Amino acid sequence: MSITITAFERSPDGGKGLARDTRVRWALEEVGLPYEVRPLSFKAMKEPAHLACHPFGQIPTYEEGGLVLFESGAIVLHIAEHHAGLLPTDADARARAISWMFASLSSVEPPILELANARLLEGDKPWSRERLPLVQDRVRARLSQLASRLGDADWLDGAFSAGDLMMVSVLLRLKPSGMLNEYKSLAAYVARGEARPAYQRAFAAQLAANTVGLQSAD
Ligand code: GTB
Repeated sequence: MSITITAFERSPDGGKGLARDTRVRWALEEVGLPYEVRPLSFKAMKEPAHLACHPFGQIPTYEEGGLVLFESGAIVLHIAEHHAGLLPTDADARARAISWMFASLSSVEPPILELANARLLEGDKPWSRERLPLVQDRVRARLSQLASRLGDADWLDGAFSAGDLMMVSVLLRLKPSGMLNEYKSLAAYVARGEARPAYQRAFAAQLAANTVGLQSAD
């Protein structure tokens, strides 16, 4: 059954891989599944055809036969549950890997998104200078806890899993802030994720989609 995902027609990050279709592409590449991409403009995302697939009018979505999914975490979990390579076969280890997927989305991503919003959307507000350090400290608190748990291991719980795929994807969003570099072990963890051939292919595919038709200025 062929798979189609949706992505930004032009990502606001210009192809840095920060939009959430990248984690879905990465999961598909890890398990070796081919996929098509339906690029969407911001306008098309809010039209009835897409709202029927995604109640909030966002990307990514995932279509496979009659199945339509939204939410990047649910999509990656679906891929991981149906194809070998992203979840351990041992039931307890599998449950722990899924815990890390949830942890990435519920415990680590929220303060990181708050920081991104504080920097990008609220930087011009009169209270921004006072608030930013508070938001940064919330991110640091989570990063220190995560770094403590990771220790000097390569991955969060044994072999690379969908838990690592999601956690690395979430941490990548911190790159523009430079904050990841305060935690050398986490920066190395993210670099290990980025070095995986499947990530490289996913990144290249989203970059190509975001640069098609663009001409160099020089
Ligand atoms: N919880 C959902 C999920 O995990 O799938 C969140 C989906 C979501 O936020 N989608 C965003 C979207 O469709 C794109 S990824 N936004 C359009 C809209 O809401 O109208 C978020 C994102 C956007 C841009 C950057 N960037 O430019 O760096 C990074 C991440």
